[in-house]
Amino acid sequence: MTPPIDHSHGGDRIAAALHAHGVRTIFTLCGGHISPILVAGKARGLRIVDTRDEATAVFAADATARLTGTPGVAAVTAGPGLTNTITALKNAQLAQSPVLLIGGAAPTALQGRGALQDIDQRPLIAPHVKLVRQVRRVKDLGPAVTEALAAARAGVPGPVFVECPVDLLYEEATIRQWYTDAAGKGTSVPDRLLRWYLNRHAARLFSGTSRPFTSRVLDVSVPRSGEDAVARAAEALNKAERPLMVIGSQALAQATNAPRLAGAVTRLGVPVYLSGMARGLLGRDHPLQMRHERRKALRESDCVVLAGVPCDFRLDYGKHVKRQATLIAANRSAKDARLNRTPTIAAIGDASLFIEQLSERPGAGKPREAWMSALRERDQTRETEIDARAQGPAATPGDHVNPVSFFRTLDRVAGDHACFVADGGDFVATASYILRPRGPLTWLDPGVFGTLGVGAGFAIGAALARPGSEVWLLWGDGASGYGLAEFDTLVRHGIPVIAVIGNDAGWTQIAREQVKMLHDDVGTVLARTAYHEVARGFGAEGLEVRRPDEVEGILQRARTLAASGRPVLVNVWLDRTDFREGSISM
Ligand SMILES: Cc1ncc(C[n+]2csc(CCOP(=O)(O)OP(=O)(O)O)c2C)c(N)n1
Ligand SMILES: [Mg+2]
Repeated sequence: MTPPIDHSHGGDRIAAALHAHGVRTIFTLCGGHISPILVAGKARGLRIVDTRDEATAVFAADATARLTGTPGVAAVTAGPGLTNTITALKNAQLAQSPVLLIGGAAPTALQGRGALQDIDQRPLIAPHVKLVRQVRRVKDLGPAVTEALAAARAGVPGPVFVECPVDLLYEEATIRQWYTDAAGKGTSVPDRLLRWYLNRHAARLFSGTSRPFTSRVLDVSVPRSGEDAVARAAEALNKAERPLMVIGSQALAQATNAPRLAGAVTRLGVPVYLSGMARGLLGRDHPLQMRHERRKALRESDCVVLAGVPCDFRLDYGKHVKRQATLIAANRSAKDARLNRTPTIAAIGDASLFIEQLSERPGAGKPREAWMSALRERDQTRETEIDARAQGPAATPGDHVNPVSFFRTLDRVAGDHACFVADGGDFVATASYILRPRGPLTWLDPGVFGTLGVGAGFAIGAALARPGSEVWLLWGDGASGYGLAEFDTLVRHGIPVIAVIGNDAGWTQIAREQVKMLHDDVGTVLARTAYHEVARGFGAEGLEVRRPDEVEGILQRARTLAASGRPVLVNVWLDRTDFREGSISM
């Protein structure tokens, strides 16, 4: 059921602007306020992915943006549709992800008069986005989308919001008729005044729409740090004996630049830790990449480059880097570059361009054998310790699955085109320690907001952004509760995600410390729920693993099923382990 393109209404102006920007998917949950956007989007060949929660739609848009570099788009209805997105929007803001949220709104003439789902939306959304555009005339719809998409990508990327009242979205004759009917046929002076007012209002809404909307794409330049900062950083790196680089999510803001960034890191020859969206940048095994004992390495380094990484709690507010070390911070945000610690050299601009520039300077690639081999040796020692954990007896022996050995197996079994999505507590923290992402942008986690519940939306977004890849959704049993109903979306849209639930019957990351410190597990206990049966109820494949010897076979079966186009949920009964002992979530 695809109606022809109807150029006459505002919904199509939005669809046209999106299409011109390379947007190919709108994530949504329907509502009367936004129907014309969805219908027009479909008519223009955009894929409309309808989810079961508006938060999922925004999480999916966020994942699309992160993996493609093109803003992800979600359209939600007025009022509760919009308020449901706030956590996901905040998550995108803190992850600096360019998401366009299009929100419906009550008709312009009825706002503030008790219309259905009419609330003052702007103050709710404004703190979480870079730009709010409240559109009041049809002719402004396309330009508002254009402007918002540019703002989302510019400087420090982030979410933006365009509010579209419903009377701007339908064709003019329908709306004029609607206003005529609303005005009634009364002959009293107030009745006639109301008619005059609404007539004038409608004329204003549609003024300037006789010319068709032609969409254009605004140029957004990538911010480049000054030559001086590059020169000073290159000189400091050349002098350093124990240089170290940490590359974080923001360095992948230009997703399509990832291969060039990987090449530049290799040319630079500086040992590197990858965090957030940068994980996987250098593939599974790269001689420069270190995985373990980052804190020790940072303490020992005499020159640290933080590329797209602020000194927040993850670097102990900057205390991980020695005071005497030269600290080079490359960041699109001047505030993030100086957060908690004034760097010796602040390179304000895109971190990936900065690394490329550094790698082209004379002296790049200087060998530092002793430093490299010390780091490598430590990395290897830790890997050996983890292997011992995977085989017990360090893990509490039990009948079920040891998470460490589970992820060792998954790392072996997952294909070369695997993409991992992490949503949960201890289960996914263990995963991040052990799994080796296969390539650039094959690891997705919520980011600094630490939001549980991103998983289903991220997995949907990832699967659509990367057709043909094998998307593994790594889900804590607690976290899975936010998104299980999206198995319905996966089935209806034929999106073959493999969700693996680490079923430890609890919110373990919280329980661990709560019990130790407060001697009570209240609020942290779940059941060994049959999540795989829930997935079957939605029409997906559900598999269960209770014993260690079943893991490999079932994971292989899950891959085969997903390869045939079926979404799969694997419910894995975990044993308790002390692997995450001592890590606190505050
Ligand atoms: C939206 C949200 N609510 C609550 C938390 C606090 N929190 C952090 S980890 C965690 C436990 C996660 O449990 P589960 O997903 O089962 O993973 P596990 O630690 O058991 O492996 C909770 C509740 C959070 N980060 N986000
Ligand atoms: Mg759990």
